[in-house]
Amino acid sequence: MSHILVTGAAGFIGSHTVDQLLAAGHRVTGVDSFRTGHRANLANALREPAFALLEADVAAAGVVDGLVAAAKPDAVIHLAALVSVQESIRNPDLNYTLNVHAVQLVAEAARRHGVARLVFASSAAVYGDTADLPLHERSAVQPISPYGAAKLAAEAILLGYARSFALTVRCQRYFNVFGPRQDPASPYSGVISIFNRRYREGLGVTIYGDGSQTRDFVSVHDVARANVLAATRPGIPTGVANICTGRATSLREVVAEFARHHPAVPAPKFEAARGGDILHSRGDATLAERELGFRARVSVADGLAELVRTG
Ligand code: UD2
Repeated sequence: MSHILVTGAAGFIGSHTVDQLLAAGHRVTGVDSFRTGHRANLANALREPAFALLEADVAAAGVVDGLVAAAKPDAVIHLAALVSVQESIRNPDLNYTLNVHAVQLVAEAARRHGVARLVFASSAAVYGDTADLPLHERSAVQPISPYGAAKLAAEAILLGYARSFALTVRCQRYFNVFGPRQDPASPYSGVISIFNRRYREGLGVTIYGDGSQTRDFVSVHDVARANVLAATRPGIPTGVANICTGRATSLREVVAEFARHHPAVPAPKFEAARGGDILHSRGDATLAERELGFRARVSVADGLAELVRTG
């Protein structure tokens, strides 16, 4: 049994990570500012005696240092972040504070208090719109948003720490994560969360472009498992790895699945492709398998069926 500190614990990925850590018998301290996280995501976890939840902003001076000093965790899973690419464009200063500065604070707290391992929520956004598919960890990194740039800067900071101090770092480049608890509130939320809400409400969806665009959609259950492995599996090296399925699914295939579950909902409308959209994205999944023993298990069809069932 380990004691894991999870930042961003009440978020979409954070809350599933907490649930899986608890299910595996670990003790978990969660922290969240509730800027975008929701306490309701932790409804199950909060019933567990092995879980403690604190409300705090890890980007504020002294917060993470105090938390790590008090909790003395075996590992930190740092998921607290500004999570929207659009918000990073609207508010690049906040993006810097939450996605770069806070990472420095977490790394420094880990170093000062002898934490052995740090897991970081990176993103496929570090690759930008390179056409070199599947995206490999050695592919060019050319972020096209403040969000992607911040994730890349944060990776560099953490790898510098790992090289210099007794700290193992795992940077997890998540692809298009989907599943229960993803917030569909903005038009720029993950497409599957938007489509799920629309179908549930009996409304048709809008496809931007012809629907042939593809993404590597990875279930949040798989992502959470990858986080648990990165934080707790013995003997893994420092490194950066894609967290993806290695498979491409088109938007038309996604819509066909939803339509199968909701036969009465009107057919989708098609509108012009969004400016800045990329056509295809797919990761190479082999490095995470080699270094973490992680392989995605949930198919898009099964993941969507679960979403339809549970909301
Ligand atoms: C990610 C970012 C997005 C932007 C983009 C840049 C997320 C959730 N999105 O988008 O903010 O920075 O990378 O490459 O991190 N779509 C529809 N109908 C809808 C909503 C979306 O057709 O109602 C399309 C969308 O135009 C895109 C595809 O679905 O072609 C996937 O959209 P997404 O925002 O879920 O993911 P992605 O990787 O395009």
